[in-house]
Amino acid sequence: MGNLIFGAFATLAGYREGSDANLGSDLYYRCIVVSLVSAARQNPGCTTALVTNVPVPPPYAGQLAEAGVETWLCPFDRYRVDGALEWSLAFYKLCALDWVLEHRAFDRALLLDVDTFTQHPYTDLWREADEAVLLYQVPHAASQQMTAAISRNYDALWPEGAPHTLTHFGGELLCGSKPRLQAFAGLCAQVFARMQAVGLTPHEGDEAVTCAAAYRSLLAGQPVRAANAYIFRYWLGARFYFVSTNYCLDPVCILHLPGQGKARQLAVLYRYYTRHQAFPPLGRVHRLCCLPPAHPPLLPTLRVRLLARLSR
Ligand SMILES: [Mn+2]
Repeated sequence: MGNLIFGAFATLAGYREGSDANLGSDLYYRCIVVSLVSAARQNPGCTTALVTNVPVPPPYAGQLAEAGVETWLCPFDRYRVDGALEWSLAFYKLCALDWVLEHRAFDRALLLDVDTFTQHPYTDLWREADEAVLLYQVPHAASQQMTAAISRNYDALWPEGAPHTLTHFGGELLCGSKPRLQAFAGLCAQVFARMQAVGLTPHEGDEAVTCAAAYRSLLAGQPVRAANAYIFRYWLGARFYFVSTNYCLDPVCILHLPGQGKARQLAVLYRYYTRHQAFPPLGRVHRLCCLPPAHPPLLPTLRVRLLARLSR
């Protein structure tokens, strides 16, 4: 059997991904190639696959196949919400998770966002996958807008005990052993069924389902852990530049580059890969991502040392 790494990608007329009704499939397919080929290269013993509802067009299909990434067709027939809802396409991840659990044999699996770059093997992640379901814990305080909305959604589903305060887990990574993922997928189905029963249409995408499932999993004594030692969400925008030196110190194995990263960093990495059949050295990847140097700035540091001496 062994370990499975998979990404999920759906296209469906009228459905959307975030604020963009249609970002253009080429942009997504370039990200898919970078994400899954970099994951496959760093984890040669694992099965790596794209789960999708449409055949992959050229040249991307050939690029995935050459790198040993499989393509599995799975219809978007579960977790369908109103297409006009933000993140209506993101719910396909949960549909793909059900599909691999029902149709593929594996010991452990990792569902990964396709706007990522893998820089190191997942060895330690698989080790933890036997102990708990792993999700990326978004560093949002309880009152952060989206986090608060996720808690309010849960209140609408399970009014007894409201108000609840849930932990915000992101949708970029879901990892666990097969039995743990089966239990977790069962909780997701339960949450989604209740959403439909009460007519709740969440604006927070699949995270509304996974956060509620994670909360119920913990209530049931089934552990959920933060995957933050393995993945980090680097926001590289001019107005929201949220980064860390954990790309090289206690390094994460997966760089998540959402937002403009898809059209910028991941597009550049794709072009480099198609020209060289390899990704650039990590130093170049980090510079491309505009990550800060992993040492404190010299002059401010000297100034603080001087101030400390004068304060004695
Ligand atoms: Mn993402």
